[in-house]
Amino acid sequence: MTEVKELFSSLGVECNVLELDQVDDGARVQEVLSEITNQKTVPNIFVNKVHVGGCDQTFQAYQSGLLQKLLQEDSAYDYDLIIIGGGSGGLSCAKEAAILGKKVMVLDFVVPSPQGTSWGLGGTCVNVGCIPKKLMHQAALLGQALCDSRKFGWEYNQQVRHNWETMTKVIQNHISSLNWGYRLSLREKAVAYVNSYGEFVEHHKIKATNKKGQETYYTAAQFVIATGERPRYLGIQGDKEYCITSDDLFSLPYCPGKTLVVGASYVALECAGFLAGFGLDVTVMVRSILLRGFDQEMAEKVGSYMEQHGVKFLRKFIPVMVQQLEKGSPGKLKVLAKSSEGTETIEEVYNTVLLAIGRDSCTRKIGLEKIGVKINEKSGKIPVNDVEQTNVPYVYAVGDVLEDKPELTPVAIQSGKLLARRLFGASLEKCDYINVPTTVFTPLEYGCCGLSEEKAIEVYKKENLEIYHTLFWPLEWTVAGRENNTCYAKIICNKFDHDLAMLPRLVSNSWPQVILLLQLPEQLGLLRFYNLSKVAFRTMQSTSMLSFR
Ligand code: FAD
Ligand code: NA7
Repeated sequence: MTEVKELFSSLGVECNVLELDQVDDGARVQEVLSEITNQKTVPNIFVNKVHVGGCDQTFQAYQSGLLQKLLQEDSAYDYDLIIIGGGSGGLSCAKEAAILGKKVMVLDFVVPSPQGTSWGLGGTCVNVGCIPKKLMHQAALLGQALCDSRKFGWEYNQQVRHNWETMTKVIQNHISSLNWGYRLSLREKAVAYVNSYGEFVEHHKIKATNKKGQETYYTAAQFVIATGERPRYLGIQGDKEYCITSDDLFSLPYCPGKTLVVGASYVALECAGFLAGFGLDVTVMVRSILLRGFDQEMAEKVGSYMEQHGVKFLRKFIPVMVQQLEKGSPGKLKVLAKSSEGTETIEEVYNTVLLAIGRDSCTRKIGLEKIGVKINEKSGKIPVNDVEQTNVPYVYAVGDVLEDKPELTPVAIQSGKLLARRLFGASLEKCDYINVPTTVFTPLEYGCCGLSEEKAIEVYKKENLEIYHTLFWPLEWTVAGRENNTCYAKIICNKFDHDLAMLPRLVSNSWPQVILLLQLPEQLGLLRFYNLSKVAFRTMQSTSMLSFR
């Protein structure tokens, strides 16, 4: 055995060694090996899935040159797998493939935002998404907790104020430690990390361009596209020059001051919520509805709570021009907006304009046309089959670039991990994209799973639905003197599915503080439903016993 290991080592080949006396099912593996190879002894050598034999046969193959030929077939490419994009999906796929013994490379490159912001390894979630967003949301909740605390007996005299610079500094420090952790974990797993922009140049070949413009070419047997999305701009005068997006907000070196948030989906409302929580003057400019795609009754409850807590809403308006009045940190910007329904126009001055009007997939500048990978021309998204394979068989995609899949970090991580396992023979399990719970971290947090009421009506018809709902007052809100009848829970059920009477009792023990919506589609068993509700609300602190009407 030692001689064979030395032989491979002298050829510069890393072997995947399974010591049968050191694994639990070694005897069973031995049995199967002898069945398929007709060889009862060890070592039992395979090169690129081809059975070579024992020690003697391997040396004979080496002397005849056959071994080198078999090895060359593998080294026809530089890597087994190259992943373009080192975010949630790309990193999980890379690490899993490396654990399975594959030669893997990850390219991750951040094109600076128009304001010049860039960041380290880890993608959107870690640097400019979930992590800083949740930490800023937490900072805002602490402000609320401070207000509550006096009611609970805390006495303090100092004037309490929030310091933006201190908060961003500690959050950015935490992010840097995460960036470092990712680099380390790639190194530990022998994944090659290249901080370069990747684009296909021909089949099985990419060009990697680094910050200095140096180009290197790499080849691989298989590729995964995990390039994610970047914020969209309005395409009006002054947007790229003067406005910021979520890519800039979390590391903004100064307090944004009076802020206009353009857009009304979850990124917009979450940012508006925590900015207002710090005591800033915040206006949300809404083109049509709040939280498109979410249950509209819930969306309006989230919005009206924000409105009661100081966020202004400018409904049915869109910006048409942004002008700089004064430079500074922050400066002053004049925004001209027009009604999205009529001819009315308005003008207002803000310190900061934050655009949160959606995100575009990073798929149009990565050479997909050179190898024939199809994208949805309108959305830029990549259609894949149920094993995340594109129309080009050796090219796969995971995460936010996927067409019609939830854009969430746990989803990207799961699909990346399962893809690697399937690609390299460790499992056949596919990613389940249905009924993924999600939370909107607005001041009144909103967790949900399943269909919105509108969608449930469309799918099952109104007369087939039973809707349980309740308003409630979490215990910790009572002493604090916070509003009663504000928190709201709703369960939408298909009458033909299950014993509905059981549901309220089933979930009452793990109920969250916040508004929630759950739907019980046919395939969802009660147990799974219960687990999902726990997953969806694991981030929320309070509990309350509920009874439903
Ligand atoms: P990304 O994480 O975006 O990673 C893609 C990486 O590829 C990036 O580093 C990019 O720079 C790089 N790249 C792009 N092109 C190239 C190229 N050609 N060459 C090399 N590298 C390239 N999800 C949640 O689950 N919970 C939340 O609370 C949440 N909050 C969010 C808040 C905000 C403000 C935003 C914007 C998003 C939030 N998300 C949240 C969504 C989550 O961040 C994404 O779903 C997730 O990051 C997607 O992972 P991904 O791997 O597809 O892409
Ligand atoms: P979304 O979910 O795509 O929502 C975009 C929001 O911006 C939505 O409210 C839109 O209004 C609004 N919008 C879009 N274009 C404009 C223009 N031109 N003017 C004014 N308002 C506009 O984007 P998010 O950024 O919240 O989230 C995208 C993903 O990022 C999300 O899935 C996460 O993974 C992270 P509409 O309802 O269309 O009228």
